[in-house]
Amino acid sequence: MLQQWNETYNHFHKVDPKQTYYLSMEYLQGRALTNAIGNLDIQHAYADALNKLGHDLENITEQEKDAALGNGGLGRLASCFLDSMATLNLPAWGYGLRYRYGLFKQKITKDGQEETAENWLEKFSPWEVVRHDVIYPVRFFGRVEVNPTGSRKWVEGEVIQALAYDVPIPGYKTKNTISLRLWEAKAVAEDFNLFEFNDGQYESAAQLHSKAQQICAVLYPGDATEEGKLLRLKQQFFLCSASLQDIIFRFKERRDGKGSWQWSEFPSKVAVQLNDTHPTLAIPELMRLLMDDEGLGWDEAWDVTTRTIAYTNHTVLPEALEKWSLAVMRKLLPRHIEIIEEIDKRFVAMVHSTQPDLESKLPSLCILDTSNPQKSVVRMANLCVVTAHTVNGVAQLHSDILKAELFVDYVSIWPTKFQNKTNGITPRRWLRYCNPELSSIITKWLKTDEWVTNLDLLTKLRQFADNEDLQAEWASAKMANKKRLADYILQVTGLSIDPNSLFDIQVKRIHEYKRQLLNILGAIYRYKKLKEMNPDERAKTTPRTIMIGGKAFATYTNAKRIVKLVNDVGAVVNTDPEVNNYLKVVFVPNYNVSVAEVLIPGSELSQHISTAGMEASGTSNMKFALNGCLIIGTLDGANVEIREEIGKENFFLFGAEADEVPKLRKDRENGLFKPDPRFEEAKQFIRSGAFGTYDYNPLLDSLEGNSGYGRGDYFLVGHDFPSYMDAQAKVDEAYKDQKRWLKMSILSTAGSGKFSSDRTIAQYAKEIWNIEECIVP
Ligand code: HBZ
Repeated sequence: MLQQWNETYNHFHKVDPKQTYYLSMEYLQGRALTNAIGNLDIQHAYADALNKLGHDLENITEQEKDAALGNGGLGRLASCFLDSMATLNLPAWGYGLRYRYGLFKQKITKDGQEETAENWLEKFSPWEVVRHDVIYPVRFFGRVEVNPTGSRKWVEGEVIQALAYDVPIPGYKTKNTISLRLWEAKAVAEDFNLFEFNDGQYESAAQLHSKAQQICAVLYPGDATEEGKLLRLKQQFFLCSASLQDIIFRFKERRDGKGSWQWSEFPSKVAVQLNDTHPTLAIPELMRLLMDDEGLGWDEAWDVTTRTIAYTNHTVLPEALEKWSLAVMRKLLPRHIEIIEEIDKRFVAMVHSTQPDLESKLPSLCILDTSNPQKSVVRMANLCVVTAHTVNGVAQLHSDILKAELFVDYVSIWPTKFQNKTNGITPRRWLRYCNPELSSIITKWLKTDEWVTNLDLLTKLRQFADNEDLQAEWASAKMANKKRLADYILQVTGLSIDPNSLFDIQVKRIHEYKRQLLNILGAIYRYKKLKEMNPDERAKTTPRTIMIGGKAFATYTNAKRIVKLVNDVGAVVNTDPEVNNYLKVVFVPNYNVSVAEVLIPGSELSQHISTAGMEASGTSNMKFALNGCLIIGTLDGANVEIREEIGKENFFLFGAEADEVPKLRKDRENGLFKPDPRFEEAKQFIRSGAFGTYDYNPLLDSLEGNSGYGRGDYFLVGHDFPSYMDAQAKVDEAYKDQKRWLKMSILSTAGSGKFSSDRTIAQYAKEIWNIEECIVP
């Protein structure tokens, strides 16, 4: 792999194609071994070699710790994208940060979730190469010096070094192996004050060293405190500055010896994609480097910057749109604030002169929000939209909402700037490697394994959806995966679950808009009804194992209460001898990429039940469908497109639609909501103390009222509850007819071809980046 990696680097250097740089604060890589030997197509040789050394591949695989340098969907998307870029032989690299501690490890105690540090570098990572020759200075604080010529320079402050660690990303059955370059922060040796140290002032002597260490210490430090916010901003700038210096260095290096060149050629050699607003500082940093270091004028630098940068939006939730305090930014990045102010000034002037009808909208369109002078902020999404040549959402519905709501007024200024790029997942990790049983069956029936790189071929399974032989093989693969999952659950929770029950899974970050609360309220209602039945009635129900997993942000109180509730419900239900043959409720601890690789192949029903309009896309929905798991879900994010592709008769739909949500919230405020008695019964059961003494009132109150203590059920759990329960009843009925269920399962896989990240990345390459493949011979 190392040899192919070098060859790829040299080949790109020689051909000098236009190259994409994906800037992301997060990568959720998971384990690398299975993927690496699979993509190199040496699984068998590798396993044999290990056997000769007295080792077993499966056991070795399990020793690797997940690289969890991300929180959830956004980080995992970045990792799927790298796999597809390599596989499609595209000239592309990822840039990120090498966090010492990635996402925390989740432990479940009697109090609910507890976070502990996960030391993924404890032993060392064999998948990185430190590049002592690749190092750039990154400045913080300081001041702007104005030269007699009028040119400006950022000076003084503190300078920290960015040191590169390269991670190889092998493409599937191709030599092409691209790089994920992760930056680590370091102080240089000269900054260590030996005099102070010898004088006994140990801490002050090592001050810059300790400041450097803080930058890459942890993923997304809590931003509840001012210190935490400043550190997050430092991380973002550190990524942007180091990456852009490196990109410019490579651009110049590849120009060397090729005669004269011009900066205006930069956008024909470089595309920069911003993964959400987290790397927005790449915009003023590129402007600064071009103007202050390379001597370009404003217009020339602006032209280069706008033709280089593109931005992907991943959320419409107002609280998730980044806003940075102007005062904090001015201290940390004084030159960048000058540049941002100038961009804003020119944008406002442009609107005045060319779009007078939009003047009234300027307060929300401009970049700086100075409406509260004490608390002026920089709106990062606005900076991205004003600068980027292309802005995209991550599923069709989400992109439509961006154009109709969040960015509606920008659309009238730049009607062609906005695009959709529906997310995708890599079929290598998420089918070929995590589900070898199903993969073999697919390859056998399609008489080719080409589907691994051409996922649309899965549609050819449709003709066999009723075939009894395929159905039998399909069922036995699912059963094998369910048994493997049951073994895993036993191992991590001590709980034994029945592989003949319906395996119903919801795994994702815990968030109120994702509505794990709706799921558990449904489970509670099911439990209560089972209790009320006589044994004969119970025996006629469809036995279920409900599994819920996911991490709650450490300071998100209601999310943590939901984790606790799921665990408390499980403790009661699973030990109730009257019902526990018909229902189990399991909280799967420490959900991560490797756990997903066990859960998804063993799933039969998965829940993607966000309030419509709030989940930008979702990507686990694609993974489940690809593995033949049926979906119960709302018309939200990529669910809409999945349902279109697999057929609406194979999707358990419920709930309000996105365009109804505002009116439903208003009705609620006006006291026009009439709760379903089943919903009231489920809540009352919790309040009665059926699941212990923990105070669930604050959580339940969020579903009540229209103002004051209750929050008027902003996420519409109450409104959607009855249609959710009706859809669940249809699930139970469908599962009783295994032939029908298997057909639906086969059609789910058959309809999932669109959701390959190869398709997504091919569209980015053609429609945003304008890059072409560059195959290593
Ligand atoms: O990005 C997710 C969306 O919620 C999901 O719908 C979508 O499928 C996915 C990929 O496009 N967003 C995130 O995962 N966001 C974060 O993890 C996040 C991290 C740091 C932040 C804000 C959001 O400061």
